[in-house]
Amino acid sequence: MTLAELDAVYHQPFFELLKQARAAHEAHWPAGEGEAVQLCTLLSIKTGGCSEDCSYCAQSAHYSTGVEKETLMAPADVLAAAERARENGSTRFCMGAAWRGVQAGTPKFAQVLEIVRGVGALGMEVCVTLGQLGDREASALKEAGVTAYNHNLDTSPEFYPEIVSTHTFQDRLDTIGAVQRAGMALCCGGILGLGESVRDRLRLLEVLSNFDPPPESVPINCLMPMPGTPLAENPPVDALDLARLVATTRLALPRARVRLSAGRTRLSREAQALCFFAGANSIFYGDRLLTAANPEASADLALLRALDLRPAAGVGVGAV
Ligand code: SAM
Ligand code: DTB
Ligand code: SF4
Repeated sequence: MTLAELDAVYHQPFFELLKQARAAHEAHWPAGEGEAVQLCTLLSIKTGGCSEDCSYCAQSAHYSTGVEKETLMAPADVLAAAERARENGSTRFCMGAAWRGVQAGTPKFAQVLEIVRGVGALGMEVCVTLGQLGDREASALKEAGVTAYNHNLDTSPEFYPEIVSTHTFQDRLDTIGAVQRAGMALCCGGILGLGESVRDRLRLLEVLSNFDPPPESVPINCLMPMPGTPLAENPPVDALDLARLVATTRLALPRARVRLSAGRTRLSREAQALCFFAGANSIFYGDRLLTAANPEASADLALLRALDLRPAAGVGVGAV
């Protein structure tokens, strides 16, 4: 969709927008799929000390956030966490590393490949987010069993330089190109609450909806204001603005998993219900994101039950 089209969709009367998004959701997620919410569990396999200066991020070495720098986790510890996530009903395991990027041929990349093979053997969808990569790294990850690579564009190309100075929007697009050439599914979304305009949010959707193929999943994060980062005092995202953006995302990317991502601890149950109605059909599940808090698993299961939604079944996993 073009920016003009997205603008027209987004600025319709709220209930008209929600009605259209709901219709798109029902048309593209038929036969019971429409009530299924994919549960993904996150694990930070390498925390803190990142060379990049993303101004929202607690893991950047540029800010004093209290997040300690750690080394890459041992494969056995990651597998234990993935097994726990599977037992709790997650069908997708997403591992994040606070790196600028990875390089084939290094010991740490070999260790990541070993971790990926192990998690894949558990029958879960494997998602990784390791920063920048090229064609060699992308092919090796695909071959090791990665289902999806997460690399967010976060905001519009115009606003991106206000948020990050150590890499460019074009660097992000280059990595996304390598991911798609290797045949991995692309998980790519953004953050609301950085100080961006509605136009920036819609420009992000314009870029995402013009990828070929379109992203398999689109995480929509609301800024978790992390103490010590430049954005620590930013005001919270308005829940109705969030619902409007989720609805617009559903219309722009009808078959994407739209993931209600960071920031749910600051959303009411009712606000989350509105977002599910507007087309969100995935959440991060488990009481921790990478370094920030997430709702308790039991509260999320209770919320899904209250809304007559259910956890989605995954590859080789017998969820309901
Ligand atoms: N280093 C890798 C990268 O930047 O691609 C992967 C990890 S990074 C933490 C993944 C994504 O998490 C970011 O692109 C951003 O969208 C999101 N994120 C990070 N910190 C956040 C925060 N404080 N609030 C909301 N989302 C955040
Ligand atoms: C995404 O879009 N959100 C997740 C995942 N992809 C890697 C990360 C959210 C991080 C929130 C802040 C933190 O935990 O430090
Ligand atoms: Fe590093 Fe990723 Fe955080 Fe940016 S978002 S500082 S690249 S971990």
